[in-house]
Amino acid sequence: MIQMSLFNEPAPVLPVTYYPEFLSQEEAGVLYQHCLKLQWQQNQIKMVGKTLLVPRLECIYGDEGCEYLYSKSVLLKPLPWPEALAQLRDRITAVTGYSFRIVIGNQYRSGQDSIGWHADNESSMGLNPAIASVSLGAERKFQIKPIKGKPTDFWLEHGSLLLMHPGCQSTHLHQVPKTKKLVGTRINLTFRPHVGGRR
Ligand SMILES: O=C(O)CCC(=O)C(=O)O
Repeated sequence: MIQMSLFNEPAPVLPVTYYPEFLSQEEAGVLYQHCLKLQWQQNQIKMVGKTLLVPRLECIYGDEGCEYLYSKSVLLKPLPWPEALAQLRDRITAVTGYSFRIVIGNQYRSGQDSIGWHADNESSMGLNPAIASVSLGAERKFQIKPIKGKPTDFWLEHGSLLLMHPGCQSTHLHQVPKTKKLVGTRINLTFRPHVGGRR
């Protein structure tokens, strides 16, 4: 049976899989507290001739030398894997079958922190990367859309995993928009492959 949405349009088939209870509430709570103590920093990005603060905090951990440059402007240099993140990485690999060499953290301190429409298509991840995204803390709206299509909304819950399948970054864009609602801190961890660095 084809799933129908409002106005009898077929629901879009998206290149993602959502696992709402990937972590138990207790595991997610412990991990959230741990992640608050990671090495967060607010980076600067150059856009249309201006230097702006990235509207969220970021951190990166991973294999030695797996540096990550995005928007041709922000260079993230990984610190060694903390045990808790290495264990989470291996658990995601066991469930999805995909391997990861870096994790990039985003911390959204309030509804004013955000990430705009983009695709994660940096060449350092190789062709058609699978990206696994774990959410902790406050729920925020995550939107995904075909490059020229309408967005679908997900509410990414505490302890959930959203897997963006290979190919997703070539056909779709995603974002976490700002909100005027009062929302608490949210931490997002995106586990990614990398073709460089030391093996
Ligand atoms: O916070 C999220 O759920 C999305 C993060 C994201 O889009 C990214 O790191 O590229």
